[in-house]
Amino acid sequence: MDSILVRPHFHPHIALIQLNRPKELNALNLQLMAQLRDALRQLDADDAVRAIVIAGNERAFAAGADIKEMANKSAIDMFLIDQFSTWDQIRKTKKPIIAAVSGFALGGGCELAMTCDMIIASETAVFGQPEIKLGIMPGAGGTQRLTRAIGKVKAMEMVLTGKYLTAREAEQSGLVNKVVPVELYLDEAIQLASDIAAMSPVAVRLAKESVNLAYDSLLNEGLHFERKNFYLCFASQDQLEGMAAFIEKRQPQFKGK
Ligand code: CO8
Repeated sequence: MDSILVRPHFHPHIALIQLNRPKELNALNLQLMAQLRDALRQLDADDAVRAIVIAGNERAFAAGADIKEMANKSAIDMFLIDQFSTWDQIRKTKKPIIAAVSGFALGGGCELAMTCDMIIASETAVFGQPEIKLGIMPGAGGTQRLTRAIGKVKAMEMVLTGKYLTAREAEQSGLVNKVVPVELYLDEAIQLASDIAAMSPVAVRLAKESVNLAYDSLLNEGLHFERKNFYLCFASQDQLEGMAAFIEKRQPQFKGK
């Protein structure tokens, strides 16, 4: 069975990837992550797709890495499996990715949501890094991304105790963009993706790259990079179209060139 379901044209310009191991609460085994990497690579190359939504189901976005798959691995096994090269490739996706989170987003599931560019949560969502309870620690960016998202003291508490954040707490802490009733979380994520898809794909790509650099580097380097990409926007037809449309008081027609 496929560990993910991919609908490249779920909505105009929007692709939907659904994690599909419901019995295991979408535990992220190696097969699922490899399929996710391959799907994102394909969607990134599909000109009809401008934004991507990754969802689980109502009960779980993902309850973490697959504990059963990892339980008997040695440090050298884990090193040789090198699963994080898959995560690195996912991180290189150029199109914006929105996580639509309902239910559990734990361990690698929380890390996968944070690897996405934005998070829409249902009121039932819970976020946590409970690895400490398994005698391990987060490995797919949790210590870094959670700290940056919610600040040191709260991240420290979550990572060292395994305590969860409710959806509302996650929203107040700046981890998620918006919390909506459970029946609306996917629609809300699609709406956010559609808002982005209405913009110039060139400018969106350059802007995503620039925001990510702020995350990855010192401010001076980030500002320098942002400025270069800002200038590069002015090499696109979409910039001309976008500004002309504003001046002419009409909707822009962006072509991605
Ligand atoms: N791995 C494997 N199987 C899982 C996982 C998991 N992470 N989570 C749930 N399952 C399975 C259960 O074993 C159970 O299977 P079965 O029916 O065969 O017994 C089924 O899913 C349903 O789960 P529960 O019966 O436990 O459901 P509950 O509603 O009682 O509890 C919980 C839900 C609280 C989410 C509970 O399942 C739980 O605590 N799960 C584990 C959460 C966790 O510790 N996550 C962190 C894992 S470690 C990790 O993510 C490391 C990340 C760094 C590397 C990233 C690489 C991908």
